[in-house]
Amino acid sequence: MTDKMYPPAADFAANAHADKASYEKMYAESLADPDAFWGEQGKRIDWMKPYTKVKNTSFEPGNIDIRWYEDGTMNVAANCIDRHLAERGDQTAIIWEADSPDTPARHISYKELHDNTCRMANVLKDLGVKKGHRVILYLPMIPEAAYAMLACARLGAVHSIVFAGFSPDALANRINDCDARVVITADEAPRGGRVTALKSNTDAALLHCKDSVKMLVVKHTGGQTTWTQDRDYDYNALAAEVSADCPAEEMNAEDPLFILYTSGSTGKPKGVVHSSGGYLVYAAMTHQYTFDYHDGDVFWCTADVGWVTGHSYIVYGPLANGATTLMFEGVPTYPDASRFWQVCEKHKVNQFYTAPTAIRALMAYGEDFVTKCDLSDIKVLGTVGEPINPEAWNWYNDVVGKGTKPIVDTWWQTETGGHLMTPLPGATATKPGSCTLPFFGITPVMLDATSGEEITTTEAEGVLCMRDSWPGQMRTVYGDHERFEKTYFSDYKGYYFTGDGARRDSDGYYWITGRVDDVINVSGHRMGTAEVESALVAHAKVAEAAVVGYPHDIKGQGIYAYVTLMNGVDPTDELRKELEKWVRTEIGPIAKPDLIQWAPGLPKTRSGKIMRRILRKIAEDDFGALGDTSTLAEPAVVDDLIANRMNRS
Ligand code: 6R9
Repeated sequence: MTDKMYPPAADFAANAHADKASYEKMYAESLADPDAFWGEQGKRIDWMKPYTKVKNTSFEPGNIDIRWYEDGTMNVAANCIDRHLAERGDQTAIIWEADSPDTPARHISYKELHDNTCRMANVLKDLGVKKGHRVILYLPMIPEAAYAMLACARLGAVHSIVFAGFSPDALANRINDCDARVVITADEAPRGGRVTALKSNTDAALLHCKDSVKMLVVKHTGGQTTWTQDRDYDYNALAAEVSADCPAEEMNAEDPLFILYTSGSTGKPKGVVHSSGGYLVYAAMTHQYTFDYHDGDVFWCTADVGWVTGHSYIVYGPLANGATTLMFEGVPTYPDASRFWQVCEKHKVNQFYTAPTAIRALMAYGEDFVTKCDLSDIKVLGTVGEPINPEAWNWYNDVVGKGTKPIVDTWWQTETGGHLMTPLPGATATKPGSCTLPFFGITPVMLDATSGEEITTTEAEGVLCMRDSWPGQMRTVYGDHERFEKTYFSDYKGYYFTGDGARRDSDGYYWITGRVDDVINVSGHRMGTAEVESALVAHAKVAEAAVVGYPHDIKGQGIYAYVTLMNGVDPTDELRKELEKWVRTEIGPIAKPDLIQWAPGLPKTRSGKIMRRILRKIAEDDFGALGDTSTLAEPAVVDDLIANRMNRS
């Protein structure tokens, strides 16, 4: 880690929404009087009935209760569309760039966004969708994904997006968990020149769901699909018949806007529930300040709408601010490693926001792919999803930014709704690898992992918690408030526990050291080890499995699986391939183990608990210091695992 500092350029700071002095002043105000601060910030969106209360939150054990603007009413879609129509009806709201560079880009104005969203809403209404109902979106990165999100918001229905890379089983679990009435999908999803058959995946998923679930299918590639009468509906045909007007429901600030399933350390993925009012205020404010967004800027976040980053920084934050947001269907390396930069040049992108894993992958192809493009319109570069190693940061800074563009390393989570710790480009001197300082209203604390005591010295290392709430915080786990409390508020009472470890340096800057729970971060995507394990043991030939992360050059972390086979089953390379394929179908390609080691036995305590600490060390090829192994039931299994480890350097 290097501690070289990169201060904001004076001319940038002079025109930015925040410079160092105003950041410090506003930050102090936000902590001194949250009601006054957020009361003022709440005005950045339009309310149907203004709120009189601002903050009403409790992290108290047994009473976890988070409310913001609780007596105000509003509508998210009206804020992202209707209120812009008078001033910027003809301005482009969404630029859509297809997977293939040969497909012409589309420019959707705010007026067109209004009409298309209303049509989608009217089609959903005709299918019986009402306020409070859940709708699943399983879509490619096409404008219809944004229409569908906003259409649900307009009706007060709660959307839950399932990433198009997830398998039919994963889709079915989510449909069932939230009891969705409708699944919106498309015929096919092209990505990197290949297509995923979304409609047929959805057909497979619905075999495991209630008969009453309906499917609304967007025609995208025109690929062939099979049709089930009275269950499947043709979006394009229906949209042509309905009105392009649909009133926006009056929603309470605390009504849920969406559910997004995310991996945890135990059990099945949790449905993270976000609110309408507080979430939108927070997404809009962070989008404006973190990226120093100004009117007229073209903003590009390369995430998929299937992840929270796509929710907050492709759709809700930018559109609430009346921005032009770019939506890209493809991948960074198709047709070649220049694609990101060609798209930046073509659409004159002003803020570019991507993941360290993409930067690392592109670094490997060399500088020419970047330098041949004109990136002079870029003003701010951002990263999200995982710690960025200084090498990648330096490449991003030197090669992409030519040393002149501020980099914002934004730390946040599905649960937080928006950025919690990030530099502000005109205010914060950056250090490669550090997410620097808290956003307004955010109160990070470092706790001692064992005692749970707050470490009050500036320099500290421990678990990262938040002392107080912010408007974008998740409100509950769908259908399981107890799990919400147990996951986030029970290990360290009185705090929100992030699941991350961190270090605070002598300047008070934060450095995320990674998850302290059994969650691994593969290419910026969260994967619960328990999920991969249960997929593996669901295979008839597998007796037991333990999954850990290990350092991976491109992905950040790779998935390392220790597998114990049923008695008499031969550990062959074919079986290894079969298991990889099995996990892909059970969960999705992102969960495929990178390494599978046959383990005759797993290291367990006498009470039968798998000692993951040891498995992690072996997977990291760092077994010199295994620590205390005296509680192992059978110490000899460790020697076997070391001798046969897969990740030798
Ligand atoms: C937005 C998002 C959250 C986890 C989080 C942390 C890791 C995200 C990071 C980062 C270091 C950053 N993470 N951003 N670690 N620096 N800038 O990624 O949400 O998918 O829920 O993942 O990702 O470990 O706890 P999500």
